[in-house]
Amino acid sequence: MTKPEILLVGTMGAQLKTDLEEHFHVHRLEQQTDPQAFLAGKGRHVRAIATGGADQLPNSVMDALPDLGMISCYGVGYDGIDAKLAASRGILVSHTPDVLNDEVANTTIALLLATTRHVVAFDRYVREGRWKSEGPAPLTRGLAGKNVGIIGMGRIGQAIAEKLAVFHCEIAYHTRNARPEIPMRHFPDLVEMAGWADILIVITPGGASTRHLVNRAVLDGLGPQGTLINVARGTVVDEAALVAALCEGRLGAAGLDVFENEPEVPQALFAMDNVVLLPHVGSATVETRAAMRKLVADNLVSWFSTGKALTPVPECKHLQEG
Ligand code: A2R
Repeated sequence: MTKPEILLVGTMGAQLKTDLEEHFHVHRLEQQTDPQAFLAGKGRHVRAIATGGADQLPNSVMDALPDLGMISCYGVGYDGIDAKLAASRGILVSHTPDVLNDEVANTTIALLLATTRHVVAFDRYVREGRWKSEGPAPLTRGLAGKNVGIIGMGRIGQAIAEKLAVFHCEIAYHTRNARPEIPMRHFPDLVEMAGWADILIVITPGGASTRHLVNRAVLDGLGPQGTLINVARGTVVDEAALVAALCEGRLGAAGLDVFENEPEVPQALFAMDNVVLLPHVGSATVETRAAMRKLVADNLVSWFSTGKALTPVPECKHLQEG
């Protein structure tokens, strides 16, 4: 039996293609000598796309594939895919929720501790011989008794809150809708939560509805002793306002796994010892990425055999009801 044809679009590692080739005939758009000619010619045979959560899937690619029925996203965030447009065309979009909650929460805790305890700056202090020449490093501040505000209290936000519990912090959250079943203070107003918090952790989806949610007013609320941790999407934080707040000492510290224009990172941050920078590795362990690749493939296999995906995004759930 011939394998169905699918198209890989984006920057995902080679292993995803290898895994998908077990079930499908896989084309990689970026490997075509002339991607436009490929779309115009072989595009009519392509029935599904696999793409990365942090990649932007151009609508022109969707437009060029007349038989496209499914887009399987490698990642829980799918802000790079116009899911509403896809749904309006009857194209089902799936993503990879839950399998990465634990790892993203671990990355968040690692980044939080690295930032508040100056782990990276102190590593440099040792390597540069400054421990010997300048003596003991300065004291840092602990987490116990601190107020931590989590922006976004979904699957990952709750996993972060669970892990934070062992540090004896006071935890509250900001979302658009309060969750009465969650036994934590809910702040409907983000600026108010920023004023209350010593630490803010950002873990909402990206996209238009959260663009620059963390703006100058929020950063100023957090203040010169405050720490911002972003493990969501770079777009959720106004990066220019963040850099200005750090430069001017209006914000204490930042731990960032994501940026507005990846892999570009504002140069001004490189010289700051109160900033820890990661290259978008929230879910990037061997185990978690294997689980995500499996769910990308399982969603596609399920759709090809039953017309339904295992984990459709909310905008597309109605397409497979009934
Ligand atoms: O606002 P709500 O009640 O829909 O709560 C969701 C919250 N959220 C927002 N909070 C404030 N302002 C907004 N404009 C806004 N939009 C969404 O973010 C909910 O509490 C949370 C999202 O939770 P989940 O859908 O369960 O997402 P999950 O799996 O926790 O992943 C979050 C994001 C991904 O989209 C990736 O961008 C990143 O983490 O890795």
